[in-house]
Amino acid sequence: MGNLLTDRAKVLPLLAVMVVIAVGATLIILLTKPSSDSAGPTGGGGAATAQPSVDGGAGKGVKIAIVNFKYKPPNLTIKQGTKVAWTDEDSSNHTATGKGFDTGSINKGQTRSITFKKPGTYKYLCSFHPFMHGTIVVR
Ligand SMILES: [Cu+2]
Repeated sequence: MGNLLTDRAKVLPLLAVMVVIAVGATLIILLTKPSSDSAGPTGGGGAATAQPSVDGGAGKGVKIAIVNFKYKPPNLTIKQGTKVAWTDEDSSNHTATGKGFDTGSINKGQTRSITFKKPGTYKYLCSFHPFMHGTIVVR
């Protein structure tokens, strides 16, 4: 007698827990299915843009210093995909501005980078001091 009662007392809560788990699992499956359908492959990475892109960070690539109103070195040949970083080590603000790219104002002590993705000859100047010239050849 006593055993039967205690067995029921043990089994019923267990059954209840199992039902809750089963219902919960079903709900989770139903709820997550639509989102897993929509999460298809999306190409990934994306094609490289043709235009050079500006970014402010320093990274892998080559460096050009701006000293005494001159780009050092003024002429540079790089492989396509190389990041060129201009660092203003001068007393004045400068830019490196060419066809299809522009670092914007580089203040004293700052570095601005352009990644050159397309081969070509990129002549540039400083938009504040147009007598400052440089050339990047991208191969
Ligand atoms: Cu300048």
